[in-house]
Amino acid sequence: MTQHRLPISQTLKSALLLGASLLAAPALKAETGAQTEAIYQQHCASCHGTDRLGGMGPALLPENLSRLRQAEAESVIAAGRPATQMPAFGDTLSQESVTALANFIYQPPEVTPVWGEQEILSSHLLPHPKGSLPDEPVFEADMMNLFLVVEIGDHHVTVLDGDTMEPIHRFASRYALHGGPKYSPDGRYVYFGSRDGWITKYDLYNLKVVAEVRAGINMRNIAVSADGNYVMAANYLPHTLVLFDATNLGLMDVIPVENGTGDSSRVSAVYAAPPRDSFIAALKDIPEAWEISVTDAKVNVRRMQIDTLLDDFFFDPGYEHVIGAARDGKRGYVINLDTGNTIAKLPLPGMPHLGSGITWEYKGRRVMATPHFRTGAVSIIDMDNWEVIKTLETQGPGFFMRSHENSPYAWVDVFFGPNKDKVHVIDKKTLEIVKTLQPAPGKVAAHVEFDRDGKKLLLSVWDKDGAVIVYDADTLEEEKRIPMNKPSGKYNVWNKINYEEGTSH
Ligand code: DHE
Repeated sequence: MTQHRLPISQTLKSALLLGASLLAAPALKAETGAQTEAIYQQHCASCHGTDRLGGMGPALLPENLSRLRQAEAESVIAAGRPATQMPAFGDTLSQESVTALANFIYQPPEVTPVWGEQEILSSHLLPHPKGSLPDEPVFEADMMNLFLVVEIGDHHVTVLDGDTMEPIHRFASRYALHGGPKYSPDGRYVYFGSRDGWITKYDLYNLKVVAEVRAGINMRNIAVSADGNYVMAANYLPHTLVLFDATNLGLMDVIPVENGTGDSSRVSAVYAAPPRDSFIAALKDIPEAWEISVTDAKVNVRRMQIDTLLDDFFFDPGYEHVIGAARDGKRGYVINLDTGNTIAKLPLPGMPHLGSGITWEYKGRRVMATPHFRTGAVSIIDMDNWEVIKTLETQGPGFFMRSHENSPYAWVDVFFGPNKDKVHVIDKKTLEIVKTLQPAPGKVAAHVEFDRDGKKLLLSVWDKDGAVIVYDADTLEEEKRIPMNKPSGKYNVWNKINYEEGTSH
């Protein structure tokens, strides 16, 4: 891109000149790449960065935009985004310029963007270093029964009291949080990861952001070590895992993700494995899983070879085995984490969403259950012999499953297809669907999280004009609706820090 070759001031000057001439005479002919880039520099760069890596607004690179259709991007450029700082350019730019801009941001830059040690260090923000804030909560509530609700509609997070089910506080998050926020072992701090690579450490006692850092350009998720000392980030762009000191999010190490022959890989996700005192990473482009441990601030990577690419991981409660979904979408691979050997291959057609799997006791044995992205089914697997003991038919492919040790029921949504507004309730003793709810006809109902005792639960109505619904977990009766802006995941402090069997970790 031009700005890599010219000093910024010169680029901006030519951008302004070109942009001005284009505005004076709205383009009727196809614009050249240079003209479009000039428009970008004039109108977009101040928020999205001269290099499209993001700033106050999100990064505008193909990887970061993969979840937005180009036609939608065009309408955002023309009409703006309500309740954000994104203005409408429909009156300023011709339709041709809007289309050209949308094309431009979906093209990879000429020079691959770099996000290494220097960039990470310069992004570090530390508004409240450890020790600078009081060690007592500034509000009264059972701190172990708080919920965080991520509202992706307008990029906010709500802190909810799990006893009264009343919101306590709402704050703006980074753009597009994804994956579960991760708590420190004592539940005081929570770490959020955004798709644009930002990690935010938030103090729940003081309701303040205490530290932030940008780990990558396009990040998948973060994990916090069992002892709470480290945060690890998994990136698609660049191909790195990045280790931070959890105290102030100080950079410790950037780990390039490569095999022995120099091929690099995106990282699908990284997970903490508490009993092993390690992290496990799933790789997108290399048929390996990595176990990463940290000793005396030094990183050690153990590479496990697998005979296929695996996408999505579920761990047994003792973290002795990991189950990964094969890329062909038909099988689950069970890998013994001590030997690195694949010990079973399960028939799981229709791409299981193992990351949202849960476990419970069934007839004296431990079973796990997972929904599928492509078929209307929940697979229930005996974890002693790794056999699928039941394939439960649902009204469409699902995304998330949830339960709680104290609840007789497991909940699964029907996220995709005409029944996306329905949620099934499964009896954990009979493995049958006993109730199907449709709380807001026409609107996706998805993602459940229980309170710490398993007595109540929250379900999202996944809509800009949405809500979090409180249910009694035993009677399955609705108790109240709390209006929210496209609430996605909810995360209960107690369930997360205690690795409750019915929730994600
Ligand atoms: Fe997620 C968790 C991957 C699309 C909402 N998602 C995760 C995790 C992974 C993952 C690996 C576990 C990380 C963690 O919690 O630390 N998600 C993927 C994908 O590969 C996929 C299918 C495509 C993509 O573009 O990334 C995908 N995810 C989505 C969505 O479209 C969702 C519904 C909306 C959104 O926010 O993007 C979505 N993903 C979530 C949520 C969690 C999550 C709410 C946390 C679940 C939990 O309860 O812990």
